[in-house]
Amino acid sequence: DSNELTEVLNYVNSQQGKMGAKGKYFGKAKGKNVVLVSLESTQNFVINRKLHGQEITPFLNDLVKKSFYFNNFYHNTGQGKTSDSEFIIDNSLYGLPRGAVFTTNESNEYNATPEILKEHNYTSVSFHGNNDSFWNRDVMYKTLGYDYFYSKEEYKVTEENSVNYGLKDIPFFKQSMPKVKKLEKPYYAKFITMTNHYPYILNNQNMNMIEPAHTGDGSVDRYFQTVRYMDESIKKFFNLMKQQNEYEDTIFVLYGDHYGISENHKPAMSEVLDKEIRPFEHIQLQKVPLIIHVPGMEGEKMETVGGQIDLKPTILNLLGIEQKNDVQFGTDLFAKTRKDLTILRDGSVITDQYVYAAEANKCYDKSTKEKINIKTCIPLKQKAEKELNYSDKVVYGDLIRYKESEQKENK
Ligand code: GP9
Ligand code: MN
Repeated sequence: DSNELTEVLNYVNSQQGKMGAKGKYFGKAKGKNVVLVSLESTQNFVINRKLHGQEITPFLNDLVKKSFYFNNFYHNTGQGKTSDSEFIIDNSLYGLPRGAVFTTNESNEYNATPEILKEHNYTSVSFHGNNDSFWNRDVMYKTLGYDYFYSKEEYKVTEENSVNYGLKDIPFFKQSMPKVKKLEKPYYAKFITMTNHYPYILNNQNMNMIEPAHTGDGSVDRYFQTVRYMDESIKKFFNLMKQQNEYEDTIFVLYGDHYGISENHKPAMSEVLDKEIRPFEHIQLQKVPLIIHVPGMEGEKMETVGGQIDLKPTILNLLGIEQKNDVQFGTDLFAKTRKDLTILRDGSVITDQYVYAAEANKCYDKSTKEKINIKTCIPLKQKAEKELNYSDKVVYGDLIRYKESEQKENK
């Protein structure tokens, strides 16, 4: 009921420096278009890494130099995979402990970024080369306030230009451009890439821009090739945006949606990274890239520890949109007062000093990478349980509807 909502709001507000914390770039991108690019299964370890002496992500490596590049940024997703990342990013709420909130709670009341932006005359749209009903997107997007959804049906998809779930990334971006041109400005546009998806196949030798790895684990070996292909597609996308004069008035937020290489591939991964994969390294592998590119602003490497949960307040603050009393568990990543901390869906916690690996129930000191007494991590473990539980209460209890009614009464 509404008392439960009050309790959650009290918690969120009590988080020191959290609610309403403003970073130094508040309003820097006021009125600009926002382009989100979901990098399918892209983990942070591929950035600035070489394989056989060759860059895996040459375009992104170049882009990070001209962007805010967060290299301690984590996905917070669970079983809902891509759809969880979308939910978390638009709502600053966590996904669920099991299942996908996109399919189980699609008729809840939310206060998602597209809904908020509507009040500021933004058009919100999602582009994706798979069927519109996958992950229940066609339904959930309406709930979240998206005005348009361009899915497989709106693209020219042939056997030649598709693989796995649908359209390959290069034709995807290319065919999206005429649709972008037609959008009313400003827009909040999400592009969900797909080619770098398990089992990491390209179906065309000509598309192999890098040799596979040679671990003998096919998924891991091919992963580098599909990542390399995705990188190329983003390079082409940026070129098109520039050519079509969409670039200057737009900020770009590129993020990895979730891990690509699961725990079942530890031996191959330990070969690639040249180290043993203990729970500590497993948690580090949950890092995904976050690249915020604002044309005209200089690049900066950000050591801030954060996660997808922080993107909603970060984006809204860049746009100069203040959120008061919103139920959000994240904080503007640029806010000085925010704590360096993120919580993974399994209850793991990462701070600037410690890693709590929930599944293994182990505590690590980040500076030494060594296991330390679990007692040090107990407060982190408890915080994670509390916060995830509050978020779940909001979703299971559809608590935001009480906020809506409260707002209406106040009007
Ligand atoms: C499917 C694409 C991949 O449309 O988003 O979904 P995933 O399996 O990564 O959740
Ligand atoms: Mn995905």
